[in-house]
Amino acid sequence: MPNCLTVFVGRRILAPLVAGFLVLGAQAQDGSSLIPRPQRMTTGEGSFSLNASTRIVHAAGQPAVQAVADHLAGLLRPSTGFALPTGSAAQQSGNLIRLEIVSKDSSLGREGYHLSVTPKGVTLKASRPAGLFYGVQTLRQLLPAAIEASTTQSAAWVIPAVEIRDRPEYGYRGAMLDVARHFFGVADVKRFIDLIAAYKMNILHLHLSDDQGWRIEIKSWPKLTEIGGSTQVGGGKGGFYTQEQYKEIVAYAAARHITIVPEIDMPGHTNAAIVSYPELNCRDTTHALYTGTAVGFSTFCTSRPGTYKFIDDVLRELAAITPGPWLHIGGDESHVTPKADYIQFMNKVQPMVSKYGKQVIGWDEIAHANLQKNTVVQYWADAGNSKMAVKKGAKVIMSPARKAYLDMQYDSTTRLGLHWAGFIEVDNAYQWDPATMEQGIGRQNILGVEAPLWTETIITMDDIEYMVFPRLPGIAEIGWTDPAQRDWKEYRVRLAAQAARFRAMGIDFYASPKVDWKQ
Ligand code: IFG
Repeated sequence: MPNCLTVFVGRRILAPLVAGFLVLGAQAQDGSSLIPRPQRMTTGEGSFSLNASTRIVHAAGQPAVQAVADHLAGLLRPSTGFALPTGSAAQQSGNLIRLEIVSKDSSLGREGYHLSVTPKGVTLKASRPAGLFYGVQTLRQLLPAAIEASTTQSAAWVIPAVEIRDRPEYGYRGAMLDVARHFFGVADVKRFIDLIAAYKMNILHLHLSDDQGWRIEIKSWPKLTEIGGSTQVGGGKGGFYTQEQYKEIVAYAAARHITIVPEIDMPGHTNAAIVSYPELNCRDTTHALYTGTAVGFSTFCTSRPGTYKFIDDVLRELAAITPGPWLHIGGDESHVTPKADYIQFMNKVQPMVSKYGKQVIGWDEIAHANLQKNTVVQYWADAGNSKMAVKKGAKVIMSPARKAYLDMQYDSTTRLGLHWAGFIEVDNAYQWDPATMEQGIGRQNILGVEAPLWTETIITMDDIEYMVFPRLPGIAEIGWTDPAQRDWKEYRVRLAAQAARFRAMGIDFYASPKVDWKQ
């Protein structure tokens, strides 16, 4: 198939324009640099060109499909300058991108899609709107990188003819943002959502409370944010989300088919709550706000009934503004909670989450408690805990610190991050298989993967982008792509081709020496 470069030059466009066009990093698009790698792709003859008459059409009376059409138009309009009207497919002819729900095609599952691009048009089919959304992320990457620009570009908006049938390996593909150590406002969280959605992730876990900060308004306990939200690591002013702002984040995520998983970490990592309400610790001593980075020194008083009243109020209010199925109750590093008390605490708190219609996620230490039947364990450091959880019938989310912790330095020279779990270069972050990295967990017990970004050393959105890119696309591929189709030597070439997209999206990524980045 002649790639768009041949087609482009074949039209004898002026050399400077071609040169200019190439400098824009719009290297020939042939679908070979897609991340996550699709399950099945064949290239066709020719290509499809977006132009001023292109319309995005779908069947009438499908608001969720209309929303995907509007999302696609929103992605393409700024850089092309085309109107790209969306609407029901009354007229069947013209330069069309067609979105279709084909509920009978069960081979695609809940998130799969079938994308067909020919010179005559683009057709994207899925059994559910989420599949259409993920097909749109693929379509986006089949266009030149300049499509990601926020201002109008002069380019040939050519999509190579391809047939792609694709569906994810895992249903839980996520990232975590720690907004407790350093607070990040709504705009930064929305940006983070945009970035993970582009790589087909469907979970954002928000670490909302810790020793250094409480970040979500709880109306029945206002001092949690008045006091507990007033600072952060390093002593800055901290911050918090009002419930209205949290709902705004939830809605923004949902429009990108991302579920928010809120975490209230307990019984450890609770200094901010205890400073706000001293009765939450056994000695009633007033603690000071903490702006350091130590862990494991705080605990709720697990013997006091008032502690459970507090937790019940918090979980009730959080569940009421969280449409997703999970509430994360933390459970990590409770080093000053006696083990028997910890177990009793977790045995009391899990039913509260269920009472409000939600399922529990906890860090892997929670495996020591009696796990409720749908409690999920998040593996981060102790494989033994995760195996214990599996033996108790729990499912596991794989977040191995030595592979998936995005706050780990790339190497000893990285200006941000920690290295207690080791240095994690971009190849190391890619070369692991959740199903086989620890014996005794088993593919059938794994819900999926999640890459946490802890923010002890992360202060700005640029810092976030520097640590998250280029490792996050690899984690997204581990969550999406068949492991038999994954190989570092092949992947690193696709990753290199993403650089032009990172630049067009304004991502301040770390140009790892492990990759021959394309200009
Ligand atoms: N472990 C702590 C985090 C954070 C992290 C930094 C977990 C579950 C080290 N707990 O990871 O709070 O401090 O890398």
